[in-house]
Amino acid sequence: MRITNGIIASCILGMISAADQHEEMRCKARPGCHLAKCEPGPLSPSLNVNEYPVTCVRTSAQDWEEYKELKSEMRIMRTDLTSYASRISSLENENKKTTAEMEALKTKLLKSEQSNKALLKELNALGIKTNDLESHLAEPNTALLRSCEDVQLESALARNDSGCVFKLDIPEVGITNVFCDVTDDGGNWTVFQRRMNGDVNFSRGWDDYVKGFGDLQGDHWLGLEALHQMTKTGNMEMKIKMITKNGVYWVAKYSNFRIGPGSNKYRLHVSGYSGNSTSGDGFSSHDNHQFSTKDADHDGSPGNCASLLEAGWWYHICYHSNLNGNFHKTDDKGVRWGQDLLQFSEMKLRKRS
Ligand SMILES: [Ca+2]
Repeated sequence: MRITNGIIASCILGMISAADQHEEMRCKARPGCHLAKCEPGPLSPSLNVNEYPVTCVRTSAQDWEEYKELKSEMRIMRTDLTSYASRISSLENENKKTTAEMEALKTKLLKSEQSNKALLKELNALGIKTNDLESHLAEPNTALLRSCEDVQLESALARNDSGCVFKLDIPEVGITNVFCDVTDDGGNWTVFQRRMNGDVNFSRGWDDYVKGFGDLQGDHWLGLEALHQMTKTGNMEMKIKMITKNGVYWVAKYSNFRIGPGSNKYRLHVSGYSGNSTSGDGFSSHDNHQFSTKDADHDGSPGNCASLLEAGWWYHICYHSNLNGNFHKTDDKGVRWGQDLLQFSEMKLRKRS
């Protein structure tokens, strides 16, 4: 839409100048030309009503019609704009409402988070208390004991599934797992040697015999240093349980049992035999002998008994009892009490009552 050849003049309402009158006359003199009514100029919206310019348009009849049509469209657009403004206002109100709701939710969420934190804190405190209680309840079983004599029968039976293995705090040795026999002959026994299935190799060097090896629930050797530390104060007795290859059950008990220090090669001091073996006392003959292993020969023979018989032991001359012998051998190298082969042996010590 355009205003063709239109002559636009600005004038003030009610103040048509002489020039305008002249222009009007000129306009009338031209055929097909009309003088538009003075209308507020849409292009000057910033002016107030008193300063409103008046646009006087002189157009052809066709332009005049187009001009009116344009004005009509502008009115519609104004109506639309009003509608849009109303809609925007409505949306703004909705937005404010939504924002307020979001703020309320945020506040609720914040409170909820604070509440959760408080609950977590309480839960942690409860967890700590529970752990303390569990530790306290477990204390009778897990507290460090000095010897198997400190093991209470009730607590030992209560943890029977662990096979009566306890952590002992052995002086100069430290924390050591030990199998405590809490039932045999009044209990209080510390088991320091067992042969029952041949799963553990006993043909080992000096260091292994000093530190100990094997499975506490099965074949094992507690260790020479632990033996020395546990018996050095004296007043200890020792018991050996045996089952021969023929299935005969024997017991040998010694009222005195002590192992010397490493500097004396863990020399054996044993006496006071009593027992039911038909072969008699098979161990006292080892009294006062140092311990030997295949790599540390302290025996009284020209050769190396430990190497020959595949086991560490308190040898003098090689051929006597050897409870550490080769479990799978049936000759001199086997597990022997005197000359009798054994299928089971267990050595244990406790304070003499
Ligand atoms: Ca020798």
